[in-house]
Amino acid sequence: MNNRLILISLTFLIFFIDIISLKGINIFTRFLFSKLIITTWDFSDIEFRSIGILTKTYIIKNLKLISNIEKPMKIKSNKINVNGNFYHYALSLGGKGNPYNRSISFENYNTSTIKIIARSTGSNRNLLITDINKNILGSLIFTSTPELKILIINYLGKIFIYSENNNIEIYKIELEYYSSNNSSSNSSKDDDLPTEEIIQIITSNNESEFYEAIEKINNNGGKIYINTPLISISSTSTIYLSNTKSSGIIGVKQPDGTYPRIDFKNARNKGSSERGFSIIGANKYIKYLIIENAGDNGIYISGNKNIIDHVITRYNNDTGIQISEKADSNTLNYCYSYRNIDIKNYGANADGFAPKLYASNTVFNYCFSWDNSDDGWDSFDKIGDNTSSVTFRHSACWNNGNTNVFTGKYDYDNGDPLDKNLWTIQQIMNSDPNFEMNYNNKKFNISKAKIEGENIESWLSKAEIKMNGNGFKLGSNITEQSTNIKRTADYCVVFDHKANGFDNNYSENCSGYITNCVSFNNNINYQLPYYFVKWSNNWSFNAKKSDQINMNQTLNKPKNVDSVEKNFYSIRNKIIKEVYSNKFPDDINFDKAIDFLNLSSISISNYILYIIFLLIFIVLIIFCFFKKKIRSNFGNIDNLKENIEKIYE
Ligand SMILES: [Ca+2]
Ligand SMILES: [Ca+2]
Ligand SMILES: [Ca+2]
Repeated sequence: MNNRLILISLTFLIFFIDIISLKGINIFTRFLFSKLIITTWDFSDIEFRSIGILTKTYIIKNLKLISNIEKPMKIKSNKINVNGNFYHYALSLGGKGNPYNRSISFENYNTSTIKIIARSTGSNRNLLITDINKNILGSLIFTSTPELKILIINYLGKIFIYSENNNIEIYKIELEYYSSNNSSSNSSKDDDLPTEEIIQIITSNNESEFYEAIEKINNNGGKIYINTPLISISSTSTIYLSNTKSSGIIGVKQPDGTYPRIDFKNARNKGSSERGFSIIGANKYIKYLIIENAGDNGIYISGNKNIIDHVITRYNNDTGIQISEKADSNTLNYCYSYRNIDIKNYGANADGFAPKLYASNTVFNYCFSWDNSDDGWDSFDKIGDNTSSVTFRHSACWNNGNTNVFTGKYDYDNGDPLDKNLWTIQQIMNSDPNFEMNYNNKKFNISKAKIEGENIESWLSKAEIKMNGNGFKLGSNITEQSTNIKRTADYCVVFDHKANGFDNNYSENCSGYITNCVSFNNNINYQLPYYFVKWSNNWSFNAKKSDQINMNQTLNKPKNVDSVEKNFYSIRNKIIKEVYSNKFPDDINFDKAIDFLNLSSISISNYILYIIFLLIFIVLIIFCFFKKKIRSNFGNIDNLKENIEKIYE
């Protein structure tokens, strides 16, 4: 009897934890599990102290000690005591440094805490922490008494530490940062490679220098930094990144906070219909760059294990970033793709992102797609293709496939300035010299305009049909109808599409892993008759037509639809504002807004339910213990009775 009660209690407990963990608690724990990473470089360690004088550059435990024979640094024996701890060796910088000499360097991951034990060998001296361009990220003053000093640095990329003027001795450096528990920590994977050499730093708008640098990394690997606001490309040939050596291109943040643009407009105006970049190799990366006006895709990937990180693709003449032709295991982090249109096809093909026509294991983290002529994302397959696993995390898309974007009507209605970066607008302005003036005088008139030499009415009527306008288009009827084909979306948002938010496009019976997603203001929010392995906390509201999902899936609807919508739009506006000013809106995303929805969905009736379960559980436990006690007491009484009976016998 007792065992059975305990069993019942445990069942209640498990059930109770289960319903709580479904909602609410898991949202809190998500914040708790980011891991603190600590890296320590102590110059008393044998690896360092065995070097002695540094007449060349060394990389030890991912710390780069940058030195040469003319201006060497040295590891010097000197015993000091800081806060009760003894240190026996120091890196003696030897004098004034810079990112190329008498400095140390390591990869910094967003927000980190740097602790340095050091001292000046003379008067008070400044230790600088900078990026590759000597932009100062922080500085610490050291006196002749050795001290521990702490600094918080907010920078993603290589940082350099060196003395502003004379010698400083560094005894120990500690780097602390939180790696997030989700896959966004992938974003700096390749930076872990310590052997990566800087092949070239481009500091001016010099196309041929850029092409030469690309050739070098294609031959030997290594990285190119672009530290200039703009490189204009007029060559009509695609820039290929080939071979399997680790190599890549990294844009450097400019003093005004913007990132470099690679602009293919001159090539396109010469009639080029070539892609901007084509990654046919493996282990490549493109980071912190804006890629615009290419005659076809901004970036095309057919290789494996490449990383596109912090990249904006816009105004290209086809999909911003396309991944095809048996591409495998490519990852995109913090990519923003907008206003791409394939003008000759009436916008039929240009999506924000397209892992389509055979692309396996593509992962998108914090990627955003809007105002593209066709779809936000597209995983379309033709005969023979098989786009297997596609994963979207923390990504969002809105307003794709809207013809009004490309005539200027959309911006006009929103009270925004004319977007003269759009090729369609440039053509409208050429065909009607008064168009811009009218626009600025609050008169929208395109009746005289032409696109691709065609009367605008005629062009638009075709475009209206050709532009599909789906958010996440997850396949086609050719996509293999198998549970091996996976579509994962977690913390994704999709809104304002004339077609569907999540659209399986007839790719029935793939495996769906759809969690924490929000779809609103689309024609159909969820057109997803999939086999669902995972389905929870998904939201749907304000669609024109009802959702089409499997019978046993449920969708939530917020009570205060208007304020929820307003919140999502204000986040959208913040992302757009940053990206339009050539910056990366790193911390702006929909995560908190989704968490808020999920938390709010724990209704009062659910709370009451939890409390009832908890009370039943407690009562059962108490009952179990007391029952045992009562029983043993009754046992004693029985004995007593027996004894008394014995006496009277
Ligand atoms: Ca194309
Ligand atoms: Ca299409
Ligand atoms: Ca498409």
